[in-house]
This record gives sequence, structure tokens and C-alpha cells, in this order.
Amino acid sequence: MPIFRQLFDPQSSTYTYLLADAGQAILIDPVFEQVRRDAALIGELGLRLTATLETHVHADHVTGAALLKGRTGSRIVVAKGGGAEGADRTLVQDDVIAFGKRRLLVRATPGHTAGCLTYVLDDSSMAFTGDCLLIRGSGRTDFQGGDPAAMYRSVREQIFSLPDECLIYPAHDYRGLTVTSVAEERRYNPRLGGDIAVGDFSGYMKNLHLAHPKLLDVAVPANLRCGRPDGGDEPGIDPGWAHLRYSFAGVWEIDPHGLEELAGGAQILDVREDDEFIGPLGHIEGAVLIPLGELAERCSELSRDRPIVAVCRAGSRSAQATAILQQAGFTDIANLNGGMLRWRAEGYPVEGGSA
Ligand SMILES: N[C@@H](CCC(=O)N[C@@H](CS)C(=O)NCC(=O)O)C(=O)O
Ligand SMILES: [Fe+2]
Repeated sequence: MPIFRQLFDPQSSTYTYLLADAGQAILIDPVFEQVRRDAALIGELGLRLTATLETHVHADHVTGAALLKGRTGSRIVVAKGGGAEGADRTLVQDDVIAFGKRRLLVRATPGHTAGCLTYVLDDSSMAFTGDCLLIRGSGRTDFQGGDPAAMYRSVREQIFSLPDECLIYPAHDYRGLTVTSVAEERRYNPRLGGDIAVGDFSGYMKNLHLAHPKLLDVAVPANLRCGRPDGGDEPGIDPGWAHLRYSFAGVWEIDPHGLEELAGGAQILDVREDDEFIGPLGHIEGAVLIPLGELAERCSELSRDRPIVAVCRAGSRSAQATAILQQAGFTDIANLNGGMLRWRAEGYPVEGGSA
């Protein structure tokens, strides 16, 4: 089994999939706004992102492909027939994408769009069906070259032909369901399962009457550029006041070395209890003490004009402090990774404390 993670974007109900083997990772359908999260996870798992794969040109969110390429050097991989420009590789039926010693095999599954692809893991244990086959549903077929008859054929010939136990991971689920299997969908899919014929499916799809995706006019043009921003800045450019690292837990972290480099340029907020502050671990010179339990009420004691580095014993209470400060409207905040324990272990100076 390769490393596998299913990641969710709540805004668009999109699933992004991380697959990795032997240190090499790929992402299927990364979302622009989640690039920082996804890059953090890949870093924390000690992986290198080699490629991002799209199942299709999305209409409801912008891909993170170009941003990820800028950050990590990953290659942008899309369908040959999808119309997107500026990719590093384009795929057709039966192409192979390698990561470590594992491979994904490409199946063309048009119907939701003309260029939709399904990616099947080498042992047929998993398939990533994009917006072709969804859990007890299917992608819509009413724009972007959608075609119910093509989708029917794609599902019947390219997906239902996989082994019964093959797990199906779609690009979306609007009810919070996460996974299904070929056998289940073959039997229970209300649009495409059992004895349903192509005419039945087309009738079903013609009467869906879905509103267009809210982001359609933004997402499609951006995705045709593989997610390259159109002159605009990338959202949430990384903070420039220190060398920070974003964690998958959602916290900006600073290492002891980074804090030392700031040389007094930040307020140091120690959120331990009074007795710990003067206890054996000591504290960092110039630190202001506000115990975590009092922070919400005492925020006004901190300056909004200088960045804040939160500190505690091991780095967990101070991570919570960064969340409290963020809620209170502070912007330049970081957590001292590893807290006083790491600060001391790496030989940085303290006031008070025992040797
Ligand atoms: N309300 C969503 C609609 C998203 C939507 O239309 N999703 C497409 C996939 S890109 C779809 O096929 N949806 C199937 C469905 O909603 O049943 C939005 O505004 O983004
Ligand atoms: Fe879609």
C-alpha cells in the first residue's frame, strides 16, 4: 500500500488525494486555497512532490497545480484533450504515471467534460474517478462538453470493468461520504447501476436542473492556465517578517535559530504559568509573561506593531496562544517550535533557570 491521504476542501467539497511511495509524492486535484496545507503535509511526511495530476478542468475551484510547481518544482500533468495550456505533461488512455515503485494507469472517462480522466492504481485496488463516477451519483453533464451517453460508456466500460473490490475515490462528495467500491456502485448507483440503460441515464441527467457552480467564470479560465494567477498575487503570500514554516496543524512555526536571527525584532510572549517562568527552564530574555488562561483578556498588553512569537514549555500551549491572538486580530504571529525545551537543548541563552 502506498502512502495515501484523502484531503478535503470545504469550500468546494473537493477531495485532493496524496499518494506516495519511496519518498516520491503525487497529488491528484490540488485546490489553490489549500496549497499551503498540502505542502505542509508533504513536508511533514518527508516526501518530495514530483507531480500534480488533474482529473479534469474543474469548474468549481481553481487548481493548486501552478502554485505547487512554484513552491516545490512539481510537474503539472493534465489530460491531452482537456484544453488546458502550460502543462509539463499531457496524458492519454493507458499512459502511466510513476511515483516511487508504484504507478497510476490512465483511463479516459469523458462525459462530465470531454477530457476527464480516471487514474487507477497499478494493482487495481483504488481508482480516482474525478467527476465521472461519484458516490451513488455522477458528475453533471450539462456544460464543458458534457455528454450523458459518453459518461454512461465511460462508467460501464472503464470503471465498472475494474475488480469488484476496487475502491472508488471521487473528486467531490456533497454529503461528506468519502469512498465507495466498484461492486457497490455497479449495484446501487441510482443513475448508472443495475439494469439502467443509456436512455434512462440521459433522461435522469437532463432533468437534474443544477445551478451553475458559483465560481464557474473564474475557475474554468484559471484552470485552462493550469491555475496560474492572472496577473494577481498568490493568495496569502507567506509572511516576510521571519523565516517561518506552516504546519499541517495550521500553525506558523519558527525555529530557535529563526527567533535568534530576529534579534529583538519580535515581542516574545511566554504563556506558561508564573512558577514555570521563574522555574528551572528559565525564560527568554525580554519575554512578556501572560499565562495562556489569561491571554484572551490581556491581549491589549501586547503591541500590534511588532510581530509576536509565542513560547511555552514544549510548544503546544503556545500554538493555542497563536490561535487566540489570531482571533483577537493580531496578524504577524508565530509559535516557537519545541518551546523552551528545544530552545535550551539547542544551547540558546535563558534568564533565570538552572543549568
Ligand atoms: N454548488 C456547487 C455546485 C458544484 C457542481 O456543479 N459540481 C459539479 C462538479 S464540478 C457536479 O458535477 N456536481 C454534481 C452534483 O452537484 O450533483 C458550486 O457552486 O460549486
Ligand atoms: Fe468538475
